[in-house]
Amino acid sequence: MNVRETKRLFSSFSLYRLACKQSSSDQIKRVSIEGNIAVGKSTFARLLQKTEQDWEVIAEPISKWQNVDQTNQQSERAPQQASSNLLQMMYHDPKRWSYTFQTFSCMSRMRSHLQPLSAGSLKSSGSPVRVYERSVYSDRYIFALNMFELGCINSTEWAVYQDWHSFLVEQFGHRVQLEGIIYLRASPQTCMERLGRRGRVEEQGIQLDYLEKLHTRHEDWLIHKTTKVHFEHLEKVPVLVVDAGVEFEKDPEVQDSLLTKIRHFFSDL
Ligand code: DCM
Ligand code: MG
Repeated sequence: MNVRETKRLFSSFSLYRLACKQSSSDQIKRVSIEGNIAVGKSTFARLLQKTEQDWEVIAEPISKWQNVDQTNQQSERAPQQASSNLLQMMYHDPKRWSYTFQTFSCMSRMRSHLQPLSAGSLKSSGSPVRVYERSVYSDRYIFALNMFELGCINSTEWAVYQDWHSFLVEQFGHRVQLEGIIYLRASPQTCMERLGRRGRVEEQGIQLDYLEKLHTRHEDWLIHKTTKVHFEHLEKVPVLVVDAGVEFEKDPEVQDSLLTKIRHFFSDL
């Protein structure tokens, strides 16, 4: 075989491998779990993770927001500390830090959405489902929009945010699109009570009316569908509403019927 033939063979083999990779990533179903602060998304995500090998859960990268790495700075001025807690800074001074927080949290989430499939999901003979704890869509249509409405993100920051958000979502295409959404729904009072119980220090100043606003945003987006979204695919994404008022992890019967619902939902996507 001469050099040219070898090259041709090599390039068609690479194309074949690329096509395989592409189709395994196309086959995958991407679903996000949405819901108010402390509604129980992480607990629910852990339940899904241990239920099926085919289901791969991507947790919200909150520890990154609590520890923004400052060791990589190019400046002569040595950083005072190795990391800072941007979540804390945002709750402490929302006007100053909301835009920065929303930028960083959405960027870190995009990165986790784009992670390559795990070996387990690639091997899977069934139909792999990747489940995200929240999404780049709730970042924008729940949290960032809410901060804008509250006046903690100004209109210039909001225009900048929306510009890069739309650009990135369009650029990444199907890799950041969702096939389904699971909405964990509970009253703001229930979330407030769970928030107190879990005791995350940064969140201790959160008031009920903040959770009420976030609740209304979820309802507008996922139930009434009155939130204006900017991505065609998002308007048609099926939403499964789960009553998260009950604590499913304490009742095996509730848990079983919930998992049956989830299985049907995933297989219909
Ligand atoms: N958060 C936020 N803005 C986002 C995403 C998350 O302010 N775009 C905050 C809300 C909670 C924490 O991060 O304080 C995530 O907690 P939970 O796991 O309860 O949703
Ligand atoms: Mg959580």
